[in-house]
Amino acid sequence: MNLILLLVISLWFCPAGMARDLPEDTRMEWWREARFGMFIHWGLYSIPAGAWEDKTTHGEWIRQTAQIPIEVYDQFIGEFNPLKFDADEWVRMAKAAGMKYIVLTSKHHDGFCLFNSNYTDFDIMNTPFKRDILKELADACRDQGIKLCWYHSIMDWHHPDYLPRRSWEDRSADGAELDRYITYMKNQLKELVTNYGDIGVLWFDGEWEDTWHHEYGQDLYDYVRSLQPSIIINNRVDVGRSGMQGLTKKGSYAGDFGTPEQEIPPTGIPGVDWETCMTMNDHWGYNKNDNNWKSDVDLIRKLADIASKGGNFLLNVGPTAEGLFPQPSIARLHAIGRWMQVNGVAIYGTSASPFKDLSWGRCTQKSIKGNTRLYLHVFSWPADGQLVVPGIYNNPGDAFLLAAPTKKLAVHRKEDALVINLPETAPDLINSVVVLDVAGKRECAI
Ligand code: FHN
Repeated sequence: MNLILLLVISLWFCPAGMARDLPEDTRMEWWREARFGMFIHWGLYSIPAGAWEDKTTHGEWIRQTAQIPIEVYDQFIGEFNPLKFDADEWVRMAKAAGMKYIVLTSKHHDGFCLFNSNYTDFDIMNTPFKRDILKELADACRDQGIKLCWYHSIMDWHHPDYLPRRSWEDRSADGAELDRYITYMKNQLKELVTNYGDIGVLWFDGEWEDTWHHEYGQDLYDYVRSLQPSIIINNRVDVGRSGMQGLTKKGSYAGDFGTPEQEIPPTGIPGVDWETCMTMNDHWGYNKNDNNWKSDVDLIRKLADIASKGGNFLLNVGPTAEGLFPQPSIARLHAIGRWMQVNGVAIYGTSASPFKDLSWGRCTQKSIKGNTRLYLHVFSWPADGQLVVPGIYNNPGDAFLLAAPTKKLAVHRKEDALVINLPETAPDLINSVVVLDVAGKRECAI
């Protein structure tokens, strides 16, 4: 079968979905370009650091998982004094790792506010620290050009009007009115979205309890957008998220992107914006005993895998009660940053792979002046030096390693594949990126 016919067949029968066939919503443009951000879970729970009585496996849920009565938990407010907190250093480490945005917990489920709020005393200004963490982070992000984003929990185990109560706690719900809590939450969201400059993303969470429903979610989405029309809001503002798989169910639910958690979708989802959030060990909040850290190799390859499916990667750090990133987190951020320094262009602003799967690694792509630049992420370096790119009918242009861009690589066609001659050794044992330019568009997706 000749090449032209093959080309017609391939383009006609390509699987659904095309690179960049997302709605042309300029609001999402910076987010799709960014691809990689830092999640930060920090609050009073960093003080016990996962340990309570005879257990050491708690995290940011410690008030719930250790069933700590509110009057006992609230005592942590008198201890929170992170004197080693340095917002400039946090932002510098995120930026050096190649991250383009930071999502910080303004308030997690325990109800404690890391910011100066006029609507509660359960906030940072009533700790010995007495400094507005969010203000200092906002200033550092603005100074260093990193997008500032807030996580905010709908579920609130502290506010007297939030319902339901925890099943184990002896705390009357008499007189509690959820609508009054929602007014409180909206007042705080107005503080979060108007007191700290432009906010990139409002990352809602804790939407799963049966007191929260679609009308509340849609109203909250509309309210936050009315405060800052350009803001992006995740799908956990409403009740459309399908569990930890995180994407939005069919139907009209509010939210601009899906939120898979601790997992990566098996394939890209053409036309859908999504972001996988993930811990570096097994806890979001700092746990001093959790040494189950993901390797540099694993994290760097996960970043490529996620980008190859058209998603964003939100990688978490859980700072200590002193305000420091754990050393193992810092080491991983350094390793990712070293890789991103050479290969970041193969992640930022890329679209999902046009190939179903590749035995040696992953692929991301960019459309450049009507042609296509393929970024071939090679995890397994071919022993024979021949990198086979299957099922591609476009004519090849230049090919080169991102680590050695001036040294062109020979490319030849072998039936329906293009074959690139590689040097004997891989420039990066974790993920070496080979650029392959091809004529025209690659309309196939994964
Ligand atoms: O319950 C939270 C959890 O503490 C953490 O914040 C994660 C991060 O996405 N979200 C919820 C669990 O799905």
